[in-house]
Amino acid sequence: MGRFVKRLFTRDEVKDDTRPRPPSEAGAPSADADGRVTEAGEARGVLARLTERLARTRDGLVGKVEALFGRRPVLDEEFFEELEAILLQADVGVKATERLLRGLEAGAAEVRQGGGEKDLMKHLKEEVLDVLGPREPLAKAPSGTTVVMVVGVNGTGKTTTVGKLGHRFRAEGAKVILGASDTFRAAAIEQLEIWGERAGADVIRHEEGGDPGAVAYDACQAAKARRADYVILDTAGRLHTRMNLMEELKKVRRVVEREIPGAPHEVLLVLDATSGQNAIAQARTFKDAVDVTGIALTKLDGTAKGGVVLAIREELGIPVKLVGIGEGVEDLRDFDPVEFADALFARRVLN
Ligand SMILES: Nc1nc2c(ncn2[C@@H]2O[C@H](COP(=O)(O)OP(=O)(O)OP(=O)(O)O)[C@@H](O)[C@H]2O)c(=O)[nH]1
Ligand SMILES: [Mg+2]
Repeated sequence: MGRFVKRLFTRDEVKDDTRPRPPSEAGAPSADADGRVTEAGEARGVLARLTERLARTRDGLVGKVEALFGRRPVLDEEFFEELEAILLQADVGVKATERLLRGLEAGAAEVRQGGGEKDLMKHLKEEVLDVLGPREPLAKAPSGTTVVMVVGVNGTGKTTTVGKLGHRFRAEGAKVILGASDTFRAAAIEQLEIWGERAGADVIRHEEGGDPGAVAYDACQAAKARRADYVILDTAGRLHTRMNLMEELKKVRRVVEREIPGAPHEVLLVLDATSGQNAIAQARTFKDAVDVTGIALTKLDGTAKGGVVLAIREELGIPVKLVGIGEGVEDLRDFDPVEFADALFARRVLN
């Protein structure tokens, strides 16, 4: 990075970065005297789980930056060049990487004046938070049924996300209808029915190869008749017919718009975090076709490239609203940038 002027800064003492890490960073929630899990304890438990699940990204991103600083405590051109490579490798993307480097360069003076690693990491965390922006919760209809349409290419985790969301809304006491608008495979419909059973949500389905728009129509009718709080529509990632997937999704969207005022309240694009920059390209296509309102970023537990969350925010301007951190029913979280950054920059057992 030529524009990063070489300025020398040497610390008196180089910290040893080879210190042992705890085998697991997950902590159990605290309990009160009667053994009940306290609210604060539960919050810590939630963060601990996120911290544990983000371990690979933390090692691949924050861990590498720490190690780099251990090796090169001089914040010079080489330091920034290596830092750039680390960020790009973690799928932070060119634009967000540039923004982080620019921000860090501004904070580097402070670090050079003797702040050390702690200050560097603090600045990096602040820059990360700045890119991530504010927390954006899922939309909800002011009254009546909220319709959430879930879209994305095959295998990204759409059906799982529909199931987990249904489960969450049910746990909150809501009446939920799941619509099997992915009619591509019979197995896909069955998969949704299993989720529906588990969650206690009704499932509206047609046969394999049926019209996804007709399923959406029936799901909306059922929602009106049963006064459902939510309709969550699973959709296909591929089609039997020659019809273009985007055209098909637009059709589903039009049906929903016609049947329920203000719907769809949320068009959630499911992206697989392990697919890296490819996810960005997918997002552009879906954004243009169906007006995506939010992203559910799945499989963050299985990748060292969770930096893609920064790329998505910086390059697409679509908020990440949910993150998937595992296959379990509890493993879908509202995306909270502060919690995410805390988990990413966490170092030790949280207690
Ligand atoms: N580790 C992990 N696995 C996940 C997550 N979300 C989904 N999966 C898994 O990803 C696989 C695909 O998920 P599906 O929900 O079937 O994906 P889909 O987009 O509906 O796929 P198609 O119906 O084929 O288009 C399943 O094995 C899920 O258990 C996650 O957050 N973490
Ligand atoms: Mg599916």
